[in-house]
Amino acid sequence: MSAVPKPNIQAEREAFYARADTQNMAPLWTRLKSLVPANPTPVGVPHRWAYADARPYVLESARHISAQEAERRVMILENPGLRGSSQITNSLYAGLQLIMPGEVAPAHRHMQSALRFVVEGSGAFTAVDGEKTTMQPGDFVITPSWTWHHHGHEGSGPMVWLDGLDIPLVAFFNSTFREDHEAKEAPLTRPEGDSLARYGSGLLPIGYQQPSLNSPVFNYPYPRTREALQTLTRAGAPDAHLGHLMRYVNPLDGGWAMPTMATMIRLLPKGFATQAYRSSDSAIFIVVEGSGELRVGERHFPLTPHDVVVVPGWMAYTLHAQQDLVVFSYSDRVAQEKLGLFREQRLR
Ligand code: 1HN
Repeated sequence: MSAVPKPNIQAEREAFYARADTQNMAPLWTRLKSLVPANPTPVGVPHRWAYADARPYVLESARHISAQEAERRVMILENPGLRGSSQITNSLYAGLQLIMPGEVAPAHRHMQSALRFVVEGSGAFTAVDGEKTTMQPGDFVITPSWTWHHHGHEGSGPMVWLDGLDIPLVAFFNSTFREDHEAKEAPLTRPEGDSLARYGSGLLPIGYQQPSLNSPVFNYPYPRTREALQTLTRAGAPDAHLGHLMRYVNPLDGGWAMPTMATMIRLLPKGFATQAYRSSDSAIFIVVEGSGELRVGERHFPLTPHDVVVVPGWMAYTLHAQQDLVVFSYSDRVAQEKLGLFREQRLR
């Protein structure tokens, strides 16, 4: 083949591409830079769901369908840049789930992992893999992949929690399976509190070595978490970029609590503002207590309790605390770390 340029080179290239196309072949050189960008390209946009605006819709959903009929009565939080996808980020799902007194959300299992972060109400429980846990606001609860789970409500008043699932991640691999339990409620095989006593008390059963992708603790009660955060504030200044930031841990190996979703909680003392920070994982934040602001790009999102904010990966953000601010967050960071893909940058 001659490398001598010809005047009609572009036309000849186009003709070549058209012929190659008939063989399901395409030139890489026209696509390389978009296939392999220099930096993460934003997928989705930064957005805030004010709880005051979202809550009436969540509560109204109970007038339209029961938890039983819906299977899970959830209003999806869909990123405005990803409409129709049921995604809050490129890799993750979020929704606000409602259960009313006396209802049961029937038992099923699926490959997708789920986390719950409890928003309001009391008296509802989730049962996971044979153990029930009654949930309180601020509790972080794990439903590992392929474990039977159902929810019920033995108290009074509506109960709402944030669901985080790795649905888009599993869809990417198309490694998805689901199954409904024959009974509405899966059988309970351990007393309530068993996992927390065995694995979440700074103790482990002697000789216990069973490795697990998920933490064997499946409810991290908020009072303990809050106490830990408060105690940290006595020891010194918060990290300039992160505040007093802690990750939920698998006590068996010190790793993240879940295999695909990284979960963290932080406290920013009143008046504290972080310096700008960015990381390659898109993250979902929910305010637990206090007030402040999250700034990302041109957006300044006020933060009040139970507001949900999504920050796409590699967009720098800052957090400002007006009152002592507690924020829970989750992202696909743990999956990125395992694949050697995670990057972070502390900006000045
Ligand atoms: C699911 O099983 C739950 O168990 C919540 O509460 C949300 C979204 C899609 C598929 C399964 C739950 C879900 C879900």
